[in-house]
Amino acid sequence: MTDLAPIEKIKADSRGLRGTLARSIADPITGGLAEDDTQLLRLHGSYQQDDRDLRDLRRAQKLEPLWRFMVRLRLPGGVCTAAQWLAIDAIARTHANDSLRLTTRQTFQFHGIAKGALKPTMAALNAALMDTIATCGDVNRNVLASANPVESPAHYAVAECAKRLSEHLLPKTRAYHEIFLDGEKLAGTPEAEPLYGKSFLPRKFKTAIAVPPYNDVDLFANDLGFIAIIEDGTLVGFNLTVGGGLGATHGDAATYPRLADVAGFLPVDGLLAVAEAVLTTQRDFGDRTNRKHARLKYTVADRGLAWFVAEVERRAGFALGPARPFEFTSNGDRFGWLEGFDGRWHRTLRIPAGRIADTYDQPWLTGWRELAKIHTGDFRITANQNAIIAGVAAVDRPRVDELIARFRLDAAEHANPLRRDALACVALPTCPLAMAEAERYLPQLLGKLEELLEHHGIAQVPLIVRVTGCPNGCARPYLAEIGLVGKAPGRYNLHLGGDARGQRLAVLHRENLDEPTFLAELNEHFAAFAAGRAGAERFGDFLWRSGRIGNPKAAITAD
Ligand code: SRM
Ligand code: SF4
Repeated sequence: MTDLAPIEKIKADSRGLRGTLARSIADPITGGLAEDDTQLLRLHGSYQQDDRDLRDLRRAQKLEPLWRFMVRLRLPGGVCTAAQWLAIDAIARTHANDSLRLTTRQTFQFHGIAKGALKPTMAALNAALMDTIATCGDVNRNVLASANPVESPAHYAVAECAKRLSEHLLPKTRAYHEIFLDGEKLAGTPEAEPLYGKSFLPRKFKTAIAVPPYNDVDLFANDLGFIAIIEDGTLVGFNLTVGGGLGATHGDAATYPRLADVAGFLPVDGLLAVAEAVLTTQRDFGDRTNRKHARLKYTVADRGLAWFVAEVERRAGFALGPARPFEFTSNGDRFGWLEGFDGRWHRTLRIPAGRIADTYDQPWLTGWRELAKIHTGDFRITANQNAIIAGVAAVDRPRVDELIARFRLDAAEHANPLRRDALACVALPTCPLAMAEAERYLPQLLGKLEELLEHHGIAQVPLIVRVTGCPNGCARPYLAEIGLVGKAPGRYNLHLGGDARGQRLAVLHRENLDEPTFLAELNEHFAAFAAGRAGAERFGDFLWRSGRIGNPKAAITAD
């Protein structure tokens, strides 16, 4: 029998994720944690990192790396109140690096937190009724839901489902409260984990709910997904999707991005039972020997969808119905003011790469803080790294507009579709896995692409560009029309041909290109597109139709 992956023993022996974390955090000798505790910390929502810009300098000075912690919040459906925003903002300025990072999974990350500030950070979050439980590690992560839950009563019902799913799939261990919040210490055996068992899941597990026609959560990239089926304005149930995931390793064909399969229909009251059945099937059948083969997508691909569905039905205690028809039209956000079913208004603002910080001409951290001080509704983070000022009474709109204008919070919105829809992962300097720049490179990259698009007269044509610093796919580049995936400093793989609905994978077109080479390559495709575009055709669709990226029948889609 093949050996279990080393982390399996760490989880199993951890006494409900306690390990020696409390001691590691209290240890004044080092700014880091004991090795095994760095693994356990993830399941509590934090990663140990170091500033990679300073690595060589620290090494030369014979100092340990400058250990700092990334902390990720649990925010089902991306919803937080104005008071919570103020608490988050205060943590960013007191304990983190004076910035907030909105993620591609509808939540906030802090970067640059010193070990000694971990507990105060968690305490401040707890005081504002927030936590970071299960936002990282081998558990169900932050649950995504379409970002505009008050568009109709059915949208509201979906947002409630996301919260219920998130709560239902949480681990039961009180370790978080003991370690970070000085809760009462466990004396005997750890709490039972009926869903997870003592080894939790073989790998991370991601869940999303989408409300057609908007696939703004990129549902097909998730292990577990639910497509809301709304009939006559009422949420009647969901189409279940299973087995999506994007992570891959360069040069290892056994790893690949995969779109989720649509598995069947379930009524609303079957939601928790089916989610539990999918999660426990993966718990019991996922590969615990090889982490590169441990996601649910490989369990489904290896054993087949029919086997997987039969196992889920057996565990859930009922059969799924045939999937109901659905149609997605876009996976982007909708900007500007939108009215909700309750007469309140919602304003989505563009935040490039999700980074909110004060700069000389864009004091965004301050601006959002000032907004939170006057706002009586809540905020919604989108899975496209943007934020919504939600639930604004019509009479309050002018005050909100005045603050938006004063702090230039809409500065990124007046640009073209390229700048409006692009995504970049964090990458350097904090991500230990980054092989190339992403977030910091995005402005320069977009400037150069813009020049090419303007040259061909297509700068106002929608185009989805996503860039990541490595093949893990955190900004979902394999679903973009143009995906750049970091291979080495300054070098990227070029993926082409995703669609605008998150339902077709881009293909690897050329590998290991420097900037002049991929820009020259794209320039040719843009020229052909400008000359041969049919009507309102999208760039990704054109590439397939015109045969520039192979046979359209070979496209991997989730229709
Ligand atoms: Fe991710 C690991 C950042 C969304 C696939 N991801 C990481 C780590 C924690 C690096 C690490 O393991 O040490 C990155 C921390 C960087 C930093 O300094 O903050 C990181 N991932 C992010 C975020 C912040 C990207 C962003 O710019 O917004 C996103 C946080 C989401 C959240 O709030 O939970 C983020 N990551 C994603 C997504 C997109 C999604 O879920 O829709 C994916 C692709 C979908 C998927 O999971 O398949 C993704 N991240 C990965 C993987 C590859 C997983 C795999 O199956 O191979 C890793 C590496 C790993 O797990 O081994 C990873
Ligand atoms: Fe880091 Fe790679 Fe994810 Fe980017 S895609 S944040 S470089 S793990």
